[in-house]
Amino acid sequence: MKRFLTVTDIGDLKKALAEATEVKKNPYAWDQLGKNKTIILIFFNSSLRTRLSTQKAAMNLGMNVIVLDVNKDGWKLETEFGVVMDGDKPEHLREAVPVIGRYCDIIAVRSFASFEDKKADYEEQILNQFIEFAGVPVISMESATRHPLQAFADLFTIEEYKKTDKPKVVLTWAPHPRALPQAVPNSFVEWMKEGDVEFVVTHPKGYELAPEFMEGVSVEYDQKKAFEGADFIYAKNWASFTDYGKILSQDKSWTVDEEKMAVTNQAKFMHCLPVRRNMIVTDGVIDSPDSIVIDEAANREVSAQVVIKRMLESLK
Ligand code: AN0
Ligand code: CP
Repeated sequence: MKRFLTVTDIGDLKKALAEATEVKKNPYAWDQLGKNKTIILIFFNSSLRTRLSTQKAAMNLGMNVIVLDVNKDGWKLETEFGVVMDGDKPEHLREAVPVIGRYCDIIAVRSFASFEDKKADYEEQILNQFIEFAGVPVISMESATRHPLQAFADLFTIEEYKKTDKPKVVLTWAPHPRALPQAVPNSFVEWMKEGDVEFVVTHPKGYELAPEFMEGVSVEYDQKKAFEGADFIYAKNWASFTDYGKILSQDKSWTVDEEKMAVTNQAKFMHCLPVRRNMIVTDGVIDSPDSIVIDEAANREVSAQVVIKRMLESLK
């Protein structure tokens, strides 16, 4: 495996989920695979789960791990092509990425959508420079348009908790005070489409996700109707795609609460975290026994380990 960005990069999903089960059961079974191999985790944005779970996964495989916070360490990096570099960024990705590739066997990178340039974001201008110039395999730890390690962990969590062969999974938009990327919902949609689930997305008008993700996916604008009979409620805020990066609503009637959960099939509550309590979800719901957000976060170590393991196997 040379890159991990989309659901197609993982190949056969059933095989990947079976491998996740194996890795979860016996995380140290491959602790020699990464001996004398180095992974670098590069962050342009903050993280708790991704940083810790990816480092832990790499350590389970016996790897050396370097973490680089671009905003604190190293030089500020220019990402645009053809610019006169007379500003505050002394180094271009075009040199930095291949240099890093000489020191490391795998590069993992987190670089969120800028919300300044829709085209550049959706063309994955930054992640693609890593893929093109690294010379080693590249893992997305959330890029402008996708968060595949999250979606893989989410699908695996649903597999673990489902009580029927084809559970009903609902992705619901929920209010938030800041403009958040579409990466998490985009990837969730992408992976749910390939999973064995009945899938519905609900959001206020104006929050339609990019058509390239939503083709063939059902949208129900009435949130309560969407929740009826659901087995999993996956909440997430995102900023508008059409009115790119804008907050169109902070309507608290979209907050996931006990009353809405009552019309579900005693659904499990999921969120990728970090979550704003009593904006996205009420305390009552996230603190209830049906909330599986902590197990979901724990599975980030599993999804990262499957991906890194496959990359190490392809290095050999
Ligand atoms: C980020 C987002 O919504 O994409 C990361 C989530 C994993 N969330 C925030 O910035 C709060
Ligand atoms: N869910 C997730 O990716 O969390 P972090 O932003 O803390 O890494």
